[in-house]
Amino acid sequence: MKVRIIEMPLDYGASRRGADMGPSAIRLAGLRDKLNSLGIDSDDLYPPIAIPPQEYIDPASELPVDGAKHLGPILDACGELAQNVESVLKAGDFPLILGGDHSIALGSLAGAASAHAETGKRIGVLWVDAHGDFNTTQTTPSGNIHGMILAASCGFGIPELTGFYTGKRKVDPANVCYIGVRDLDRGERALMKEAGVTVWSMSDIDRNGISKTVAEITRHFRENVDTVHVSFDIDAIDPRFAPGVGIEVPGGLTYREVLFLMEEMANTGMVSSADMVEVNPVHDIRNSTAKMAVNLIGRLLGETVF
Ligand code: 6HN
Ligand code: MN
Ligand code: MN
Ligand code: MN
Repeated sequence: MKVRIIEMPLDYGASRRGADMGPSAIRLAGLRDKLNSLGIDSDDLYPPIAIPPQEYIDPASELPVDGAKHLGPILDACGELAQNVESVLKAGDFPLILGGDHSIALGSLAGAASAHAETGKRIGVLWVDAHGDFNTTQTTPSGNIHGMILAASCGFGIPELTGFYTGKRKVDPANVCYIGVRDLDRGERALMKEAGVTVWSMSDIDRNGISKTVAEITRHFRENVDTVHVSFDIDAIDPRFAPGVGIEVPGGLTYREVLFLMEEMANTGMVSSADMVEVNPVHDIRNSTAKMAVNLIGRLLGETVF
């Protein structure tokens, strides 16, 4: 297996600027060396997806389309990403997508859903995030697409997003598992309940500990799906540990908890693609958050301490 790194330098989906520098920060933090040290072939990198910086864009495209800001440039970039993810999976390789803000997961999930549909594999999604990313244009407080992308991938929202790339739903909400959630909007929360996604909240971890919580998640995947896409929003980690993020939400996962989560996901042998998103170097301290991202990717790809 080869890991194909796909860089998505995009920050159109968020309010805070700077997530477009995430791929560069993660590269600088030593991702290639990490993969090499694990004996993983990552030699032929896809070229970063060409995304015009916001400063170069016609201000007219700033206007929200049906309440979704920057819809056009996000759909363009995600279309290219979806094609790349689909072809990497069809070649039997592992797409590792570096964001960018979380709106890029629209492309990852579309490509993965399309590739797995052909082989009849049921896809599960692990959404590691402080947020639900389950708003629609009806419920969003911000108009930011990074807060809508999982709802859209589960079939909720405007047709431009829900029908993107495949013309149909990408993931069955019954196969979506969340961990780290602690900041949901009112309408978003109601829609998550209606959709039937499964949430392991921070309170579940307080009550049961990380070990039991992660065991429940991996069991859920083993019993219900054939393959898993891990979408890791770095803001799931407590901002004490990970300051370089788009939105800091106190009360998050510790660095140790997420390392363990990634190790246990690797142990399932079911993970076939992943996103690492929302690393924001503008707010980081000496690239420490990007370094955590590299170590988390290492664990997800099978690194062990001893
Ligand atoms: N993320 N719920 C808020 C919104 O604007 O919809 C925040 C979304 C954050 C999204 O961190 O990927
Ligand atoms: Mn703008
Ligand atoms: Mn997110
Ligand atoms: Mn988030």
